[in-house]
Amino acid sequence: MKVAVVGATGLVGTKMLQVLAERNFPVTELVPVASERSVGKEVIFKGKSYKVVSMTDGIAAKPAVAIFSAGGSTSLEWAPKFAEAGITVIDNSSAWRMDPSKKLVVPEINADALTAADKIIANPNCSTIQMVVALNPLHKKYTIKRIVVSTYQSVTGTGKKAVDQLFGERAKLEKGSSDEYPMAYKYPIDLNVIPQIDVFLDNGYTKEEMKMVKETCKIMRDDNIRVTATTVRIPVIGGHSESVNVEFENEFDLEEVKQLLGSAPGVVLQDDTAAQLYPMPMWAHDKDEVFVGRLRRDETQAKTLNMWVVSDNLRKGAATNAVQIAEYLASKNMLG
Ligand code: A2P
Ligand code: 11C
Repeated sequence: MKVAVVGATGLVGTKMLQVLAERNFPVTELVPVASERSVGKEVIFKGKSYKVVSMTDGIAAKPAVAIFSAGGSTSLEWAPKFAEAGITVIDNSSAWRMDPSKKLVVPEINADALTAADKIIANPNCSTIQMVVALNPLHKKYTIKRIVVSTYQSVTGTGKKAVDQLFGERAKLEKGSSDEYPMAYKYPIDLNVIPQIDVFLDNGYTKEEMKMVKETCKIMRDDNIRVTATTVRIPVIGGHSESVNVEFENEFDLEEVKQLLGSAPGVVLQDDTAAQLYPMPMWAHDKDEVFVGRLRRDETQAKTLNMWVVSDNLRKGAATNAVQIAEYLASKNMLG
């Protein structure tokens, strides 16, 4: 199958190439697409070199599927053009997520909603994906009423510029380096914590926080779930971490919660306080699963659980989830 990766030179695009290769997605020909700046550059896929092409040439190549990670405005402009040419778009930007005519998919949860008629499919935000993968098995059993989540997010969520800022600051501090580095954030990130991800909205929340609120209900197909979020950037690269406090409609048993999570698709339970075992970004880094631990009752409120959820935001939070959507479509003969 001919597969286009739009944004192939970016952090997520590069990870998509890696995940497509690792999972042996049946790519017969890769079509790497990026901005005009990168046309002609080479990317390597499964040991073979491919030249980056423009958006127009990407459409002309007629891939069966195009996985986009090139920003919201690029998707808004170009995804419909790919779709009109009969190419299925799986879009990692926020452009289409809340459009009622588009599906927002985490395959473990709602792939069954997909049909061959879906030509633009939205991939959720990374911090939402890892939370819902961990919560969906519990929602099915106990019905979630309310979620209070605080995130500790990796700089890789911002892109290459932020990784360069973090390491630039560190080199300056540790080696006295005078090399210039870009500022992806308004403030230093090394040795700091920034309680702002994306722009502020009129209600005082950030866009990232409101993505977690709205996307959760859409993916889990339940508008009664109430979510409140505080999203925070920390000087880490391996993945996003989340402290999740979840109140259920029904009583739960902690051992049963552990069993449910231990057998849930895409979830790995790391929960052994005696061994000081709990999820951490350094272990989640470059893994496809969502890691869950620190499971304990909220002793201040009935039917309420505290948990700690970690996942590599470039993997399950972006590239892996998108490739899993493509795998599902391919398995149902919905591509091409
Ligand atoms: P390019 O490398 O040519 O700028 P990241 O999020 O890591 O910064 O990556 C963004 C990706 O999206 C890159 O591959 C980038 O290509 C691509 N991109 C950005 N703007 C456009 C655009 N207008 N058209 C196509 N691709 C774009
Ligand atoms: C971050 N979650 O970590 C953001 C990045 O809507 O896909 C992903 C933004 C998005 O900064």
